[in-house]
Amino acid sequence: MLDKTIVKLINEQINKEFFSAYLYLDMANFYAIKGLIGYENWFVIQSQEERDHALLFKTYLLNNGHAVEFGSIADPTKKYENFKAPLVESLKHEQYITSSINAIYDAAMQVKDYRTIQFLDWFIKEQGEEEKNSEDNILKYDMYGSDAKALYLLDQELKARVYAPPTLVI
Ligand code: OFO
Repeated sequence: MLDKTIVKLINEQINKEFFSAYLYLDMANFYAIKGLIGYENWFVIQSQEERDHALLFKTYLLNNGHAVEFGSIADPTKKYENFKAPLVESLKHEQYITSSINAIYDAAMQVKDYRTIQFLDWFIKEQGEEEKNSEDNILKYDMYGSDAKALYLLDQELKARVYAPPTLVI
């Protein structure tokens, strides 16, 4: 059994991961309607990864004999003024998720919950990669986004992203 604070934080994290999936699908829709199907693809896959993260946290609670509590998922709809805005928003969101996972890590350290610390290690690394990906998206957009032909090629590059299941197996 896990400490009740850890269980509460992980239940909240499940909701945050599902919200992330919802948020990224909304961003994908924004690009789809503008015809940028590479960006759409990139965010659809990002959404699938976030759903996977939610399911990993869910399985972790169940494997440790704890009930899973799903809360309602907030409306992710935002008005984006330009193509760069969702990229900036997604970086901010990843930084927020990183701090949320760090807070669970801190709580697990306080109660010497080594099992949860080990489980969270994968997420700590994953967040590092996701922040880097979001920063790269902004950098590339800043470099090429104002030129229509370059933006087309960038969109093609993002269209090539394929879904890969998480490397964490629990
Ligand atoms: Fe769930 O990986 Fe980022 O947010």
